[in-house]
Amino acid sequence: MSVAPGRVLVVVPTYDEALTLPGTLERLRAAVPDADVLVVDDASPDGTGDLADAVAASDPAVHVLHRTGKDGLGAAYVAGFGWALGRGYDVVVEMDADGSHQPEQLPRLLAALAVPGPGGVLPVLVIGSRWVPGGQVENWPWHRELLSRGGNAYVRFALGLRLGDATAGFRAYRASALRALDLATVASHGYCFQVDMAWRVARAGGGVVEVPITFVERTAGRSKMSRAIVTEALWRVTAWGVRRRVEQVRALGCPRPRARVR
Ligand SMILES: Nc1nc2c(ncn2[C@@H]2O[C@H](COP(=O)(O)OP(=O)(O)OP(=O)(O)O)[C@@H](O)[C@H]2O)c(=O)[nH]1
Ligand SMILES: [Mg+2]
Repeated sequence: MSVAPGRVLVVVPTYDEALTLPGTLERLRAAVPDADVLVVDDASPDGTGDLADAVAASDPAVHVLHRTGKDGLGAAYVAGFGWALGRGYDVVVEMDADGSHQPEQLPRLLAALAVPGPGGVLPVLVIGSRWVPGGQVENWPWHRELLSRGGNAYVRFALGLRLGDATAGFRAYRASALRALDLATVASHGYCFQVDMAWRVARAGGGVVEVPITFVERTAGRSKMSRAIVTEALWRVTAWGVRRRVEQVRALGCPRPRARVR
């Protein structure tokens, strides 16, 4: 059964995922056969890009975007979004290659795009969330859960985003919402890219909903999570939060209508 609201492209960024990408692609093609796939590889030294090319050679729904070197998750996604928008896709999905995001749960995310929210308005972004009722993580060390829950609490405090899991990377966007954003100004590299995008969509007035998912810790390959990624998220979210407060104070002194997150 197809639940896809139009043409769907699943963007899968990869860096050294030779152990995980083939299985992920196989599961993805089986779970959502109508969707196309774009692997965005940053010249992985382990040959992930060649593996992706081999799959693409035998499956016309799979495409590969080769980039010249490791430039972060955010830049890879922005390149993938540009590729999708240039080819007229209606929905663009973000999904990790490492098995943490289960392709079998993607139909539920896509279906949620077609469920009207308050006022009968369709959402433009559906986030597969670990931290809403029904969401869960499997085999995650306690310190990762603490970091994720704490990070999301800080995002809610700093930005006023009413989301359980703003850092989640399993999501579906309407292409129209991406087209309305100035993606060229996205400078976020790591986890904060996800926060950055959710915040941009919300500030643009788009509906964001969360669907519970089960996030599974990778069983092969190596995490690219680093201290630098956490630090980047901390300083960027803090800077955005300060700017938000300044804008709120300015708005009090100069009562003009403004877009508000809440
Ligand atoms: N193209 C590209 N992909 C990347 C880059 N960094 C990470 N990725 C991919 O982005 C996805 C998420 O990265 P992970 O290493 O799993 O990091 P994570 O999911 O944030 O952290 P873990 O929870 O520890 O797995 C994976 O498919 C990675 O291969 C990058 O610089 N470029
Ligand atoms: Mg991962």
